[in-house]
Amino acid sequence: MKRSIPLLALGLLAATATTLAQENPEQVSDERARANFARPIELAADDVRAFPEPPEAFRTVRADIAHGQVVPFEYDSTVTGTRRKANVYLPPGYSAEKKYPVLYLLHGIGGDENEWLSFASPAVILDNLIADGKAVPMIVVLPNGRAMADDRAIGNPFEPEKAAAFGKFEGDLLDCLIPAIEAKFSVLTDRAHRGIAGLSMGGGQTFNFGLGHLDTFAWVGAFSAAPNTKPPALLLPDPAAATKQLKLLYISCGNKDGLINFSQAVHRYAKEHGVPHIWNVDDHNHDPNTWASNLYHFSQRLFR
Ligand code: FER
Repeated sequence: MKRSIPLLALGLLAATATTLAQENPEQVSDERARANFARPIELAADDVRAFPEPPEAFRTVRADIAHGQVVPFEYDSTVTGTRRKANVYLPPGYSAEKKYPVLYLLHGIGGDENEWLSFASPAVILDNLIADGKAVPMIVVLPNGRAMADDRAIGNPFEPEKAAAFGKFEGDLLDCLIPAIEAKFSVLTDRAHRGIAGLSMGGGQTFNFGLGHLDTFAWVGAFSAAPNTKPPALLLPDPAAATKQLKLLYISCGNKDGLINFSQAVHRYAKEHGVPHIWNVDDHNHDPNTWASNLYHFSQRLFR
């Protein structure tokens, strides 16, 4: 039982909120979340911007360009035993005659399939970039990443059962949602045309599921990743193999966000082990401005 010692050690580390380790869903609580957000922020010399803020109008609706469409989508989940909802962005001029790459874009702990749409205008950002030839026409799937029968974003989001449901989404995504999307829409189905990104809890899911399934995702973008992020050595156990498979690893966080420790840990490990990645530390806190801005930068580099 070679594995039992490291796993036990990880369990012990997770027992204190001040130690940096993956949060055990059973211990998630308001208090621990507050402690995590209050972690001291220590910036190293390389914790700086890779990109400037986007131009002011990057998320302003333009009347003079073609617009995509956000359509509701439903699928049956064998993980939750329910019919689940997602939103799907179809790029301008979406046509069954063409095949599109797909980005799975994940929300935070208090959100659902509407969260990105409610505060970061992903459809507007994509429409504008595609119109300017700065992003490839792509489909963006906005799922509900809380894989439980009652997946509504109501009540206290820091309940252990709800936090655990973000981990259970791995099976729902891989075994239920992706096949359902690929059956319904005109999409490219190889790993080189499938990306995963997300904010906060969705950033942790992105690290865990994206790096955990490089046979499924070649493009990985974690924004302001939360304490559900696995330790870097578990995310990238074989840095050389990951380097070969990754087309893009994009990591971002605001320099006023107490959760930055989690992103710093992955960045530093990736740097030390020679895994190429983009590390963008902007001036934001844990807020939609950094998520919209990083979606703008990340999506321009996708599927190229
Ligand atoms: C925590 C603090 C924050 C935590 C999750 C979060 C799993 C997630 C925040 C978000 O999604 O915005 O301790 O534990």
